[in-house]
Amino acid sequence: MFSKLVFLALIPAIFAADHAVTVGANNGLTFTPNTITAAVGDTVTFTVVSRNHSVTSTNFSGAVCPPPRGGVGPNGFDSGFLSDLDGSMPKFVYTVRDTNPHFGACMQAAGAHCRAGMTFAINPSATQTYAQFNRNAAAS
Ligand SMILES: *[C@@H]1O[C@H](CO)[C@@H](O)[C@H](O)[C@H]1NC(C)=O
Ligand SMILES: *[C@@H]1O[C@H](CO)[C@@H](O)[C@H](O)[C@H]1NC(C)=O
Ligand SMILES: [Cu+2]
Repeated sequence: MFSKLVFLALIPAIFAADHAVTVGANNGLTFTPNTITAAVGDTVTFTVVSRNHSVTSTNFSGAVCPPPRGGVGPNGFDSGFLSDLDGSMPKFVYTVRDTNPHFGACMQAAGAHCRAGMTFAINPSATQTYAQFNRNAAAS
């Protein structure tokens, strides 16, 4: 029993984790969950389950919405537009390469989705929180 518990506790240290994020759940302009804590080597798998969205890195503040094509780096990301209009539930996988905060949003509709709160954070910090990023997005 004890050794089994020890083994289970060690699994995260041995194997990279995958973090699943649902894009557009219930036809909404959302990433669920909107905050991910991940280690270097972990993956984040985004699955688009409605409409036509993107998963694109952007700035924490300033010009947040829409995120630019190609995304904001270093170690940024841009899925391009992924449409579930045909029910195909397309996926985008991002591999985490550093533990810095990364902020992302959807670039659809010239930033309207982003300003409406279609935003997420990977490893936000005490000074760069998800809540503040989302306020910056709404105001951009
Ligand atoms: C998805 O949205 C983009 C940008 O608005 C558009 O160019 C593209 O045609 C859309 N894809 C589909 C399948 O509607
Ligand atoms: C993001 O912020 C950086 C650093 O302030 C700036 O150089 C860059 O132009 C910004 N990108 C966008 C798309 O606003
Ligand atoms: Cu969107």
